[in-house]
Amino acid sequence: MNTVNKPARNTKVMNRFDLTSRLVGKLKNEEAVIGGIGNTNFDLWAAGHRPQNFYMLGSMGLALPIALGVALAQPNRRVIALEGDGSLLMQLGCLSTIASLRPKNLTMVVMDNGIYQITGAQPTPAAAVTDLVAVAIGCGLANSSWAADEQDFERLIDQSLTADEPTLIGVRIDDRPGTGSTRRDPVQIRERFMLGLGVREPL
Ligand SMILES: Cc1ncc(C[n+]2csc(CCOP(=O)(O)OP(=O)(O)O)c2C)c(N)n1
Repeated sequence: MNTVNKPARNTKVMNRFDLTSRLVGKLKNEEAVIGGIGNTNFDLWAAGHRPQNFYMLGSMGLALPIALGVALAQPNRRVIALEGDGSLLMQLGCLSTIASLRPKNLTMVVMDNGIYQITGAQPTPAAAVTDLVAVAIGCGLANSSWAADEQDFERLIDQSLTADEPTLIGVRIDDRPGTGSTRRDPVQIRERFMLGLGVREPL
């Protein structure tokens, strides 16, 4: 008998690159976008590099904490974090921190394929037992929901860009690998991002 309870998610399985492209297509106000390790930042790069994009290398679970810092430092800028389910699971405590600090300019997108894809597609707990949107709500992020399909995703993104509380959007995605590949140069990534946010003078 299968005793594993599937989280209740009446959602379409979508594609990370397609959703990231839809998101990037909506950005008109120099919004900051923080891509998590691996596929999320590969697809962010491929969807269209912008000076306000930051690409996390090497460490899982830092897209939301970095985005939180940017959102607090620049409250007039909208900030979007893109993170995989496996990475978020490694850093769940950040959800409570974000709920406590409540930056209204922060949107979080959880790309849930139920696997640690880039290291060989091992299943994550989000595949079978853990509902990350329910976890976020439990942490105090009331404005959290699964996107039912691409149109619903776009609607939730639009709402988040004028919301007065942090927004978390869960999306179920397929197992297609990331589309592009970011150059592994952390110093260049940091400097480019700081220039893009207007906090560094050009050399
Ligand atoms: C602390 C730590 N453990 C393991 C790894 C190896 N690792 C890099 S990416 C990754 C999987 C990321 O999974 P997820 O965030 O779900 O993204 P996906 O690959 O599915 O797009 C793992 C296990 C790491 N970088 N850091």
